[in-house]
Amino acid sequence: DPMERSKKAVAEHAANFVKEGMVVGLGSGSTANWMIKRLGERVQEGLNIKGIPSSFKSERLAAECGIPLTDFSSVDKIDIAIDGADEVDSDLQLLKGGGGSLVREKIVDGEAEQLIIIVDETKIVTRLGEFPLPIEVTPFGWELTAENISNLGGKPKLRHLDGEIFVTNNDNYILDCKFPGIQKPAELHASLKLLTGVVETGLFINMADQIIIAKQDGIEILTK
Ligand code: DER
Repeated sequence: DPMERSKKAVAEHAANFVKEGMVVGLGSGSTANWMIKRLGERVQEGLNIKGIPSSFKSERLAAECGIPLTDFSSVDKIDIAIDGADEVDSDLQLLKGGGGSLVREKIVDGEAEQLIIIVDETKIVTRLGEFPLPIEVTPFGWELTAENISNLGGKPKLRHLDGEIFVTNNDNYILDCKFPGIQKPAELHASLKLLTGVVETGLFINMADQIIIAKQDGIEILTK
């Protein structure tokens, strides 16, 4: 299907930026999965890298693909991280978390010297917020956190999966919060982070270095 083809194209393009000996932050989501598979092929061809996965799902896929894995107890820097996004605005600000891995993604992506975001063109928006903002919260008192988020203008909905409350890799909950239109993502993120029950938000501010976009007629690269 054309959407998968375009995700695969940008993912493979980004995977080719990875160089011998690098520590690579492995993003999460369907686009990142293509990147992981391509990196696995390159490892089979002899590339020496170590991967730090940003979710259990990415960890499992990377292991299946034969990518050697490491963690923060063994490395103190990440050369490059490659990850997807749900929305990207013209200032390269990101809205992420659709896949529920936003906390580990933000830790891995934030540690990387270079963060490359891989998206199909449907993710490019003029203003963040069409997609409900995922916010990871502690299960304890989540109802109070939801109330506080409402007071900031959001409409929080507790994420469920197959009829059960969705639990993240960090044993937290996710509130998907529709905001009327996020004019100032940095300010909204800062206000949300002050709420005690909020662990992390899906607003990735001033983090992306490059956006690789799959377009009808090829690939476009935006640079900060
Ligand atoms: O959850 C996430 O942040 C993922 O990166 C997600 O936003 C992108 O997933 P996709 O590549 O499957 O659209």
